[in-house]
Amino acid sequence: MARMNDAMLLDAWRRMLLIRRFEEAVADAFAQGSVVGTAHFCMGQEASAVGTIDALRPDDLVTSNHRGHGHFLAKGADPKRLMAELFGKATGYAGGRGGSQHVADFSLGFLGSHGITAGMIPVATGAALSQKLLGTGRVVVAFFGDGATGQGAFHEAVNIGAAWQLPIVYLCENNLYAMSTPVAESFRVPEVAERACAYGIPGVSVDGNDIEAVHETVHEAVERARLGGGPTLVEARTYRFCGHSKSDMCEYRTDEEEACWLDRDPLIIAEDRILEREIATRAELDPLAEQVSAVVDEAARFALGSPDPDPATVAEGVFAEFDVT
Ligand SMILES: Cc1ncc(C[n+]2csc(CCOP(=O)(O)OP(=O)(O)O)c2C)c(N)n1
Ligand SMILES: [Mg+2]
Repeated sequence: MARMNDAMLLDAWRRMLLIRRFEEAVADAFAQGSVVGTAHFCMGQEASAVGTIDALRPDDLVTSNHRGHGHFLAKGADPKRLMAELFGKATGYAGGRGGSQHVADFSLGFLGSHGITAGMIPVATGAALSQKLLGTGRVVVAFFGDGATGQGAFHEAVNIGAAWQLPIVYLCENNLYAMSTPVAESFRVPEVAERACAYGIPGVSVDGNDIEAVHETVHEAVERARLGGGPTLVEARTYRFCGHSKSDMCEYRTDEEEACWLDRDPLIIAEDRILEREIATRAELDPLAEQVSAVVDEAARFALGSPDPDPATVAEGVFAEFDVT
């Protein structure tokens, strides 16, 4: 088992905080009208993003879903360019065309987030096939939610990944709901990891709010994949602190349930361990937190000050021919 050392835990806490502060700034920008449309916040799920990506090599590959800000920032996204994309600006990762759900940076090994539920799981599986055929030694992680496991694409991709023993980790962030539908009402087998036996691969369930537990579990799965042992289905049990998207008031959840999970905030869990183990003192953490806030403020300023996309470029990057006459 590979444990996070002190420096890794401290850095992971800092990057989880960056994700949290980034999304809080996006929420403010929505409130001020600087951002329109919608976004799906991952606040509460930061440990599964950072813990997973810290178990990878920098050249390993990742695919994401509609709740992907944390995955992308954890993989090294520039907060300025991601913020600009959310603001619909020309300096954004997709030139302002993709928005919250459609960003990618191949140079970082981030193959893309996507709005189609389960849509990237087959893409990740194809990328894993490429790595195997090319002998790159790279591993792919596919992030998706519990709801995505009800899609045919999930079943088909995991089955073929298992049959061909591809170097991939299927990482399900089970946050108990797909929009307003509870997992227990969607599946006779609500424990996603248990379904792994149907594909003949290992399935592991882990506390998704515990950064160290996520890291250890995913590290083992990544090493298995890298050594030719095939895929693992990892279920990170977690909770989103916000609604499904901007318009969701969470009326289907109880106050007790929300309070219970707020007590298990992944940032607080990590921070308590850092303080208990004397990795850093409160007086040392505070300036780090201020630095994170400064990075996010700078990203928001950059986004606000960036130009809108030039209307003359509207057809660029569009792969379908269209006739506007
Ligand atoms: C193919 C498809 N069907 C339905 C939707 C609408 N939709 C968007 S997110 C979502 C729920 C996804 O739930 P889950 O996979 O658990 O991820 P979470 O939102 O909980 O992170 C649905 C049904 C969609 N985007 N794509
Ligand atoms: Mg879900």
